[in-house]
Amino acid sequence: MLGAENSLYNIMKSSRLFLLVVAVLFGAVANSSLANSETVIEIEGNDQMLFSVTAFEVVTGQSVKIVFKNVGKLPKVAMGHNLVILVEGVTSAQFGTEAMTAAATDYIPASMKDKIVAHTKLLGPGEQDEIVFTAPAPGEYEFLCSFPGHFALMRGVMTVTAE
Ligand SMILES: [Cu+2]
Repeated sequence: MLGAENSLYNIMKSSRLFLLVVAVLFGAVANSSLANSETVIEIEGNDQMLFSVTAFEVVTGQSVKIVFKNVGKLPKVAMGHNLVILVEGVTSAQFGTEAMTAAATDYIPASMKDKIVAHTKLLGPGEQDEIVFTAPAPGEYEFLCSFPGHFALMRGVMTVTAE
């Protein structure tokens, strides 16, 4: 009788241990797959002054790759596009207004350099650029094309969620 109780106790103990091991392993796999995964987001800009994507979501700490392509035909001086992701709290209008006079630096004003999470080069027709960055703290981050006047239409929001 005592033996039966003992072995039942042992089974319960070991199955609880088993569940714990499974939970730990599952957690480790889930975490490592998140850390290793790279989210790829493809965005296009066109001659109508529009982004093909104006909202996307990533997870904090995740590696994010944005593939940005100017699919237009108009020359770069008239319809160049870039993609600039701003730090939290800075708006597309603030950056876009400041960028208007920054032609010499492809509309990335020196005064706003510390307000940028990541940005592509300024692209002419058919050109493409990729940027890779680590998703910052959870929150909402505005992005825009900083070519003069484009931020009125070419803007969006990157939402970063908690793990
Ligand atoms: Cu643009």
